[in-house]
Amino acid sequence: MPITTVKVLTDVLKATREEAGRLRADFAAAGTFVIDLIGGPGCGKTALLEASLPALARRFRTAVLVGDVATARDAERLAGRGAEAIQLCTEGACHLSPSLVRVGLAELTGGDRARYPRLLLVENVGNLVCPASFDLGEDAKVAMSALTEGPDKPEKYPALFHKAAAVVLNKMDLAGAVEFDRDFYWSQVGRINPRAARFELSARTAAGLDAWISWVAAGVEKKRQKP
Ligand SMILES: Nc1nc2c(ncn2[C@@H]2O[C@H](COP(=O)(O)OP(=O)(O)O)[C@@H](O)[C@H]2O)c(=O)[nH]1
Ligand SMILES: [Mg+2]
Repeated sequence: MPITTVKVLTDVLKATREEAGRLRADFAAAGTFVIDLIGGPGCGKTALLEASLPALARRFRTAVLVGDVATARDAERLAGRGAEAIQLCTEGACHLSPSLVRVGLAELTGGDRARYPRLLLVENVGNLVCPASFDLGEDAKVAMSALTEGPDKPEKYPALFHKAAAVVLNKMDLAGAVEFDRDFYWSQVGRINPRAARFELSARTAAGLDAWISWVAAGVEKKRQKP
């Protein structure tokens, strides 16, 4: 019966919200700053982490949870950059859930709060829709686009851009080859979420990377100072 279906769905989402709340409390107690990096497949999420990890992991104990439907390729790419990287395979699901993040966290820390990293970077499954709806207990969702996707995505996927604390526009090195209306892109972001921090960068050439790394580092420092 339809009424039964609605009731079950409500209970499932409630359990998910509660798990996200427990994660948030654990991250707060440990002083772990958590980023949920969300963007379409191929926008360069793993490339951004590859480029950022050496500088961040030098400053802070850093770990990465990488979500994909299948394969451990992204975690393999991220290995050897100073941060432990754990692959989370959703086996069909189009987003990471708080319970899967809990599994990754247990693998990283054995449940011991003293072993929590100062910085936890979560690469969500490549998707501009579903990951926006799931709280993972993070401090900041980051919305990522690439020039190759076209400039019209913010207003097509407003929920993600609305929730994002920062918006990253990647593959700026391809600006000469790809017609991309940057003013149009950023004007949409401004309408949806004028307070979001904005970054234009190239994970390939590292142009613009310093500002992004400084923003992440500032988040870690701020979280550490909280009582
Ligand atoms: N030219 C260029 N290519 C990039 C850049 N960032 C990522 N790529 C390439 O885009 C493809 C997808 O990158 P990947 O990091 O796997 O994207 P993900 O699916 O979002 O994790 C790879 O071939 C990368 O080498 C960039 O800034 N410039
Ligand atoms: Mg990836």
